[in-house]
Parts: sequence; C-alpha cells; structure tokens
Amino acid sequence: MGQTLIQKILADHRVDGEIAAGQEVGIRIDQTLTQDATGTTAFLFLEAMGLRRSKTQLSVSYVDHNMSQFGPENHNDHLYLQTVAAKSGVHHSRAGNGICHQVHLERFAKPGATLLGSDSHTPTCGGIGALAIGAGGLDVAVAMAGGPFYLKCPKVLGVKLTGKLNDWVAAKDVIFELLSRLSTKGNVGWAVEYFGQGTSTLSVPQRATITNMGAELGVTTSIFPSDEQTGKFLTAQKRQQDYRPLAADPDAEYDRIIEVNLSDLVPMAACPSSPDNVKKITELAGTQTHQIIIGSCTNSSFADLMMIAKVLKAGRINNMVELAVAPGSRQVLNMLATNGALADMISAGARILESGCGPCIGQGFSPADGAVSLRTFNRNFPGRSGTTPDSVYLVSPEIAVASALTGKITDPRDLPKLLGVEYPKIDLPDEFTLDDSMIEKPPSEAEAAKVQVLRPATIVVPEMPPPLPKKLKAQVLIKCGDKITTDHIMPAGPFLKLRSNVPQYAKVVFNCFNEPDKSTFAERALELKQKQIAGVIAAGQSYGQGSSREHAALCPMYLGVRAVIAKSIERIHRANLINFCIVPIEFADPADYDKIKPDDLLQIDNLLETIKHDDEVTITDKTTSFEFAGKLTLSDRERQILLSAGLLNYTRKKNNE
Ligand code: MIC
Ligand code: SF4
Repeated sequence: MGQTLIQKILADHRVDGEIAAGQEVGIRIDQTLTQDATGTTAFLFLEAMGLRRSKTQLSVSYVDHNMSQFGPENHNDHLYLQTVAAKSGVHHSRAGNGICHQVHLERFAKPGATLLGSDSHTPTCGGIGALAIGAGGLDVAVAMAGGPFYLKCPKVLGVKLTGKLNDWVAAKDVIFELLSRLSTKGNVGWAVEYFGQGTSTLSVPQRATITNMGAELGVTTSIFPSDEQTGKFLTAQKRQQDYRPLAADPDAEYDRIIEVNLSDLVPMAACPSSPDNVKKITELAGTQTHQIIIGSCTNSSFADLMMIAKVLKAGRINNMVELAVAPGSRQVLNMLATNGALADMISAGARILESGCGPCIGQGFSPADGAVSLRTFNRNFPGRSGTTPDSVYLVSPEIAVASALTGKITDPRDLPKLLGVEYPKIDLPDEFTLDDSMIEKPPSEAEAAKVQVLRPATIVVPEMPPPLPKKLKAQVLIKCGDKITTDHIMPAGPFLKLRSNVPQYAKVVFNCFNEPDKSTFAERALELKQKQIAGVIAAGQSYGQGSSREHAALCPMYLGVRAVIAKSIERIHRANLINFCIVPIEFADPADYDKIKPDDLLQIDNLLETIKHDDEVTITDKTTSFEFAGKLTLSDRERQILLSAGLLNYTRKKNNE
C-alpha cells in the first residue's frame, strides 16, 4: 500500500514509535519557530534545561505579536529574545520584519522538512510541503534541545481538489468550504492532505492561506504536495536549492477522502463568532460595515495586497468605513512601497499598519460598539477584537476590498457591474525583493559565550508544578460550555504584555467569565490553594480550541488547578495541560457533565495509581455523593510526564539518565 505525503515525512523523521494512526510517534524536528508572545517562556525553559546551543538545523525566534510597547514590558521581552537567541544559536527576526508564518514561508520553510512552532498557525508552511505543527513553548524548547517531538500519528483526510477558482473567489473560500463541512470541533487526531489536479492551480501563498486556517479545524497539520508551483515560489525567493518535488504515492490510502471542486466555490464569510459559522456572501450582502482590516498570517502576502491596491485604484473607501492594512512581512511592505502600490492604498484612504499581528491579537483597532468589522484574519472568537460583544466577520481580501469601497458587505463579483473594476490577476513575481538584514544570524559558539542575556525584572522565571497528590481533593472552580478557546482562558489584547510574568498574568485567567462585584476566578483559586484544596475546570466539547499559548495551562497550574474534566479536549491544549501536570480527563459518559455544578467538591482516591496503569478514573462528587467515571487515554510517555510533575522535570530526569 502506498503512503500519503504526511506518512512519508513522518517515516523520514521517525525516531521512536510506529507510524500507524492513533499510535504515539516521536519525530526529529529540523526547524523550530517561536514568537515573542510564546517565545519568552520557551527560552526560559530552554535555559532551565541548561542548554547552550540549539541542536536543530534551524531555529528562528520572531518578534511579531506584541509590538504595541505600552510600558517597558514588550521591549524588555524583545531585548531578552534577541540576546538569548544569540546565546542559543538561534536566528532572530526583529520587530518590524514581519509575521513569523509569512516570513518563515518566504525565507526558511522547506518541502519535506519538519517544523515545530510555538504558535497554532505553524501549519501555514504546509503550503510549501513542510510538515509543520503547532505546539506549546515547552515542547518547542525540548525540540530546540534536540529532543524528539511526540505526537499521536494522525489519520489522514485526503482533500481532492478539482477545477479552478473563478475570478473574485479566493483561497480563503476553500478553507471556508472545509470549515463549513467539518466544523471547528471533532477533528482532533486528523491531518489534512491536499491532492488532485486542482492543487496545481494554486500558488504557494494561496496554499498557505488554506493550511494556515487548517488550525481552525483543530487538525494536527495540513499539507500540500511540493510541485512546480513550489519550485516557482522558491526560485523567486532565490532558494531553488531548497526545492524538491514531493507527493503522496499514487496508490496512497487516505483514511477518508472528500472532494472540493474549486470551480463550484463562491465567496463566503465566517460570521460572528466562530470560524465555522460560514455563510455565502450573497446571504450577507448589504449589511453595513464600519471597519475593515486586511492582514494577519492568513492573508497578507504580496499577491493579496497587490490585488487590494489595484482594486482600490477604482476610488476612495466609503466615508463610514475605516480600512487598515497590515502587510505580512517587510518583504511585502518593501515591494509595495517600491512599486507604488502602497501609495495607491494610502490615496484610497487606507491606514497602513506595521508588519505584525496587530489587531488580529487584539493589539488595538477594537471596533466600535455594535459595529460590523470585516477582517481577513483566521479567528473571530468572541471578544478577541477587544470589544465585547463584537461582531467580527472573517472574509477574503476580495470581499474586504469590495466592502471597503461600498461601506456594505459586498459580493466582489459585483464590482465590475458596480464600479467597473475587472478582477486584477496577480501573478507571483519572478523575483521577490530580498533583504534579510532584519534577521540576525547567531554568532559562532565562541562569540555566543560572550553574549550577555538581558533579562529585566518584568521577565519572571515560571514556577514549575508540584508533584501530583496520591489522593486529589478538588473544587470545581468553573463550569464552562462547549468550544472554550484559549482566548477565553487566557485573554490577550491589553494583557498580552504580561506573558513573561505568570503571577501577574494569572490574575486574568477566565477574565471574560468574571462578574462585577464577585470574586474572580484567580481569587477563588488562590483562596482554595491556601487551604490546600486543588481546583478543577469542568468543560464541554472541544475545550482549549485555538491558540497554542501554554499560558492557558501554565497560569491555571500556578493558581492550583490540577485537573480538567471535559467532554473533549483539543490537541495542543491537552499536551500543554500534561506538560504542566494538569490531568486531562474526559467524561466517560458526556451526560455526567450536566450532573456536576460549580463549587462541587470532587475526590479521586487513587490518582497516582490510576495514572500509572489505568485508562479510567473514578471521581466522587462529595457534594452530591454522585460517582462518575473519567477517561484518561494517556500514552506511557504522558503517564511518565504526569508522574514526574511535568515535562521540564521529565526531560531533566531523562537527560540525567
Ligand atoms: C493566536 O493567533 O491566537 C496567537 C496569538 O498567534 C497564538 C499564540 C499566542 O497566544 O501567543 C496561537 O495561534 O498559537
Ligand atoms: Fe499573529 Fe493572528 Fe497569525 Fe496568531 S493568527 S500568528 S496573532 S497574525
């Protein structure tokens, strides 16, 4: 039986375990990426492991998320990351150089290589044929230290693409189609592999839009074959030496196949407040909008922004709309500046933002109360924009620009009729403008030894978890419903600057559920912790969706949370819980979720013994004298991590052995 491309790359990198769906496999990691919001903890952990120099082929530390610099915290982080990267043999992409995924795709990602990134959108580089996976910072630190990355070998969903996108229909609509069919939940344990004639019609940046938003499906990764399009992109980036053709075997067997005919797709949008709340643009057209933002790691490539500039030449933006444009990288920004496209955008009334994550992670540009905001981003979780409640629609650049001109949600296919604008076909340039001067190469080992790492007081080394008790007594601190995202657990926006200071950041755990004049989640948790009673989080389906931020485990752990009991838990978050010694438990019978209440006192008598050997744990609700079963489904390695009080201790123990 032939192999899928994902299986081939896994097999090429396997160091432990078996390549069989559902089995845990350890793989060698060729490249890592970290970004500033998850990178400081990753590097603090790397330092705690006592490692002098990264052992991967290439590791890059990016500064792209948190550049608002209100107060000294952000800049402190930047200087720490710059100096610790030099010390650790890691490349450093400076603030202003662009969003990690866009820059990595342009300058570093390679077909057939493994890439582990401390950001959930790392699979963007699957667009170039890399096996790119998002993980928590501690997992990435272990990979930088040369350790394998362990994952459950995914089942492979083959997406057969046929046909060709029509004018004004975008790569974004391909992933919207998949999100509408598969939703954001229930896809843990799967990976997506695109194949078929339709793939050859999509450029690498278009493919990257699709693999980027695969993160919203909750799959482990998404990948495209490496073919002529890949060769063309790499050549234009003067990296032809990195090109190698790669594809699944012709007789590869996928665990499931679905077909998408690109010719049948129409412009779509994800309505508030979930990326899978997809509707055809024809159902939304005419809705008034006051804010449009173009950018993010999903849609800020050269081709996307050239299309925007060309369409904007048709006129000025509507006077009731604010339009902001954030180019994905300095390369893109530079090219737009040189060829005049930037001037066209400015003339049309666009506000130009620096190359970075910006509004996507709530760094400014919160929309007005009640305003409909259209964004070319990948997430519209409630409140992520910084306004509560908000009304954020995720759209393609084509819809965004059409709507900016009219002030209403507009079907871009109507632009020729409305404003006489023809679809501007943008081809990849033969040569991108190359300037890597904002990417600092690490010095030699001898020089690195002399580098002084700057670690100002706002950067606090996180406490590690204490060992788990034999018997767990814990109170239900919160009972939250389905699809709780890591943005609910650990808000970003104005709190993002606290990422390097767990005791401070922990104060806003579950901030969105705190009620005025009542004690906060953090206060209740710390009060219990003082009484030596642990905390438990009870949740519904798909707990921990979204970001890879390990703070969503690290901060609750700091507050004394020792278990999460949910109907289901998302992949990256589940790994983060284990890494920080919080036991992930699933209701054996999901109906039991309804029987427990906030403040109930739960007890697990033989926690340690169960973790050692069993897959099922008995939980007694002491408040209601109700007993129910929880599933553990842990691999042997995960059991050992929990019994060692977390991944850092486990890794140290292993290294000593
Ligand atoms: C996001 O898009 O939510 C982020 C911010 O990029 C996160 C990482 C983080 O929280 O720092 C992600 O996607 O992993
Ligand atoms: Fe940055 Fe937004 Fe992409 Fe996350 S999704 S990496 S915040 S641009």
